[in-house]
Amino acid sequence: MKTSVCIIGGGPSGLMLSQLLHLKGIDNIVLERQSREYVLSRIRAGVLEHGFAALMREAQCGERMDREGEIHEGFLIAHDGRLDRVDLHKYSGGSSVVVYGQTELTRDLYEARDRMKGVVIHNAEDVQPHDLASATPYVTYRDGDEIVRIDCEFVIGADGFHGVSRKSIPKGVLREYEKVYPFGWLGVLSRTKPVSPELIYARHERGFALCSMRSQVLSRYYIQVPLTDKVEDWSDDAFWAELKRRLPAEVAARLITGPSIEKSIAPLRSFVAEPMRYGNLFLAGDAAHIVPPTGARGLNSAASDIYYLYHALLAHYERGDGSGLENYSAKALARVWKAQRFSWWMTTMLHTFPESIDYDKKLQETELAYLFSSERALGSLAENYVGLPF
Ligand code: FAS
Ligand code: PHB
Repeated sequence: MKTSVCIIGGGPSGLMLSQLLHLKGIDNIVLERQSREYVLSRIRAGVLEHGFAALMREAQCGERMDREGEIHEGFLIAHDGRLDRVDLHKYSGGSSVVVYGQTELTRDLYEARDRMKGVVIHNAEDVQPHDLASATPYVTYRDGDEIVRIDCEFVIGADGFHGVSRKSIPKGVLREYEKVYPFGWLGVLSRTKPVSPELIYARHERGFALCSMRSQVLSRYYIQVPLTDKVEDWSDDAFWAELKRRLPAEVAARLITGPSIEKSIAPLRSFVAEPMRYGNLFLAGDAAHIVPPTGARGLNSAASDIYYLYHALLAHYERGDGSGLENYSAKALARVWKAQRFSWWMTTMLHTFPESIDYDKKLQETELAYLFSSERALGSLAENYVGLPF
């Protein structure tokens, strides 16, 4: 097989790029290791920056998001038994976020690929990029007993943290930066009315909690748990009881509980791989960087990678201008590191750390006190949360 751009990974990053390129007549193939059902079974991000939402509309996939997604102009922080609101609209100069699940937007992207007869190959096993430093890279994968070869001009590594792409960059070339947090998030999805019309991030001495949603009839809740916890350690009743302990009394009193339809523990880590390019391989999304979900930056950091890559490939194919590709890694990393900073700041401010001393706890309280005493501090939070400019 032959194509211009071979995209490894059929998650939001790979699918978004595939759709955008196809709309501009740039042929591409997506290789996805899992089945479509498996990809759509994963519950992940829930908050989209306005930049991501704009990209969905540019990819002609924004119609259901605009119909079913919710515009949120603020969120709440619960701390010391009180609830303070972060007015995103006011402090970001009029911007907002869209609450719309990653599962749904991935479904929208798949359906758009189908409508345009895009080539998305599922259950592609043993995907392996080759000759990345040459002008004629290619990718192989196994289809049953057959090894299939795809000749291409560019390979996009959109295969997530555990993918093959980043690992195909020679060790001496790649620099990796990692910070592993000593806790995880136990997440529950329940067919219940959300406890609050806006998200609630809660700092509590028992641990962090988050009240989120996917719609007005589908709630998403998280509590911080030790890394040693297993999902089977947590019954639904135990989860709801612990969540209530970490929320202000008036919020806990109106929490509607119900059976979990999904329950999982995600470890929290910060990770960046540099550079995000090697020869004709370009990394995008979780293949290159991971953030703790506290600042809702994970999926949104992938958006700017895809935006930069899309415009760089367009310039290359339409005008023979390779500058976007040359500058991609530096440009993407500049914004990636700002998302890393913001995610680290939100995580450090709101979680309990096993090794923290009383001084650290006072600093956390002071960080929150300063935040809600300063319009400039709220402006800094708001501009990061709605998404820094691409
Ligand atoms: P993805 O990991 O989504 O997609 C990569 C795709 O590549 C996958 O479908 C995988 O099957 C495929 N693949 C892997 N190896 C391959 C190979 N060798 N060959 C072919 N295909 C291969 N972000 C938030 O903003 N908020 C959240 O609450 C949040 N929660 C998360 C919870 C979990 C458990 C995880 C893992 C992530 C979470 N994230 C969250 C971050 C998440 O949303 C990512 O940022 C987002 O999935 C990034 O999308 P992709 O870059 O497409 O990577
Ligand atoms: C979610 O709804 O899954 C969600 C929302 C905001 C976050 C993290 C996760 O910061």
